[in-house]
Amino acid sequence: MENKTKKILTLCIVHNHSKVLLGIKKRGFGSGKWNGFGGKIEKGESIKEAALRELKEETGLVGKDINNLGVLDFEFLGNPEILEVHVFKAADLKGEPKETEEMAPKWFNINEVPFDLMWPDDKYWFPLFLSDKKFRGKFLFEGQDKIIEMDLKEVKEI
Ligand code: 6OG
Repeated sequence: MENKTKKILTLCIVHNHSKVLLGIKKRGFGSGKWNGFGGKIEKGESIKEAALRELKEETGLVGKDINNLGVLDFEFLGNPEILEVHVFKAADLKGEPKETEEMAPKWFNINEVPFDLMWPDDKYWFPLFLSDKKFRGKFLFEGQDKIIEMDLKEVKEI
């Protein structure tokens, strides 16, 4: 049997009415892509605490009632690691985001989300995210641009 290790990551997207805040990643995994804000869990942190810390580190914004809407598993062919990404929504968060070493933030109208410049899974789960539906998904990638298997469903509880 293949031995897969799981790595837990957070992803937080600010959604204010008709706009979402995304950042273009300036370095590391996923650089050059627009995405929400997030990263790894530190020792002693809950997943939600990590999501709030990463949001603050990458935008300067302090979230309060962030809501865990989704969990997505990502596998990459030939890589034994599974990324388990916990997706959060920060709704109606005021304040101007600042650019950091890692991300350059920008507000997008929800009709103009730049899916062609994002991870290819995003176009599938974003509609659920925008309508506050909860979801679970699994995506198998070949490289970083091609999804070869996927399973995404709306769930009642995360
Ligand atoms: P650091 O390595 O910078 O955290 N992430 C993904 N986000 C989307 N939308 N799709 C994917 O498909 C992703 N894989 C990883 C999780 C990486 C950040 O990138 C997110 C983290 O927020 C494969 O610590």
